[in-house]
Amino acid sequence: MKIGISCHHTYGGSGAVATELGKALADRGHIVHFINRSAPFRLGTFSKNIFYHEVEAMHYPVFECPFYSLALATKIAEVATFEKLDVVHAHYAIPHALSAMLARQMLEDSCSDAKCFRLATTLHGTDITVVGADSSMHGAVRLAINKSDGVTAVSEFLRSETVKLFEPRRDVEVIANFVDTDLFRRQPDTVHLREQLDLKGRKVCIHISNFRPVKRILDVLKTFRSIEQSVPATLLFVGDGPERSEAENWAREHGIDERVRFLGKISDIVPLLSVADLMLMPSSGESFGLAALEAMACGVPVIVTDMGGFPEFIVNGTHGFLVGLGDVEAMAEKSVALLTDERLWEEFSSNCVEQARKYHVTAMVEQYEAFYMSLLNGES
Ligand code: GMT
Repeated sequence: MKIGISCHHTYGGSGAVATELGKALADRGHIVHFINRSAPFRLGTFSKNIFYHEVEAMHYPVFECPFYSLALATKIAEVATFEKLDVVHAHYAIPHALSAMLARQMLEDSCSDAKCFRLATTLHGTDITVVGADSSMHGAVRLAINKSDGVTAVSEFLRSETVKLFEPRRDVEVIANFVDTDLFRRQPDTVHLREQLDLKGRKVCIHISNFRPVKRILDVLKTFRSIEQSVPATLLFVGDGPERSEAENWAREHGIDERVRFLGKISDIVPLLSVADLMLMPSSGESFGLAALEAMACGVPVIVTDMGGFPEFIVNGTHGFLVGLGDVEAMAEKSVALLTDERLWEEFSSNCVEQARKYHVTAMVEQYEAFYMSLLNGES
């Protein structure tokens, strides 16, 4: 198949999933065209089946800001025509699905088949729960869903939120997030990295995100402050975003900044996960929580909130612990229990690796292929 993919290039789960999916489809012989504002952060090096088309939005003094969505629509129409795309897969409803819908309208007159390409949309999370729930965007997201030929959501939780908020005209299929467990696995030789990060004799907690309010970064810090009262520990923050400065200030004000390392945006996170003993992810809402699955694949137990998509793949007391939103005390208590009991940690760690294997990329890519085929066969 010839597949166009449009996604957010920025540091975050939806771009990661879209890119890993594109790479996996390309490995299976499909031709994949990324149509984006910038190269997605996980795209990596050259592959003979992957092409990247950058969207350049026009700057003109009359416009206060460039119309990216329109430039994207024009580019999708252009790539679809010249590369004869079978499917355009929009990741995150806004603006990708709407731009693809517009692209199809641009091609209406020139296409023999009125539909030109099939439009697949994957809903990732805040496109529904935050952006879509906002009255200024609700109608636009609803249109994007209803005008797609097929829609997937990354968890049962997100599917049901979508149905509740939008009452879509079509079924929403669940295809979960996935991980390549051949790449995401605990690396045995971490001596050098542990030295560089000064981790000798310390337990390592990790948090990876785009530091948005939903991630509750202060809960991570408060939990860590409690943990380190019982266990010598270091907290690694990977990623960046709007809440980072406040978090850095908080760490300084509370005298824990020497044990809290802000490493910034790093795309190859496997080495860092390989030195980690625990992932802290106290989000107030997470449609799935890809970072937790990737941590589990590397044998890192997780402490997460008992909400959203987490309970669909994380079993309390088996892969880590699910705790109430904002319950920093419980998070710290469970963390200390795990970090101080080697046998329990080993058991959880191997449970995590086993669980992550059920979300192996191949299984999910096969589901996406079947989904595309159903659209091409007009079954949706
Ligand atoms: O919806 C978002 O916040 C953006 C998106 C991203 O790009 O980070 O994250 C969502 O998509 C991921 C991949 O499907 C999910 O694993 C994340 O749970 C989800 N984030 C939220 O729901 C907050």
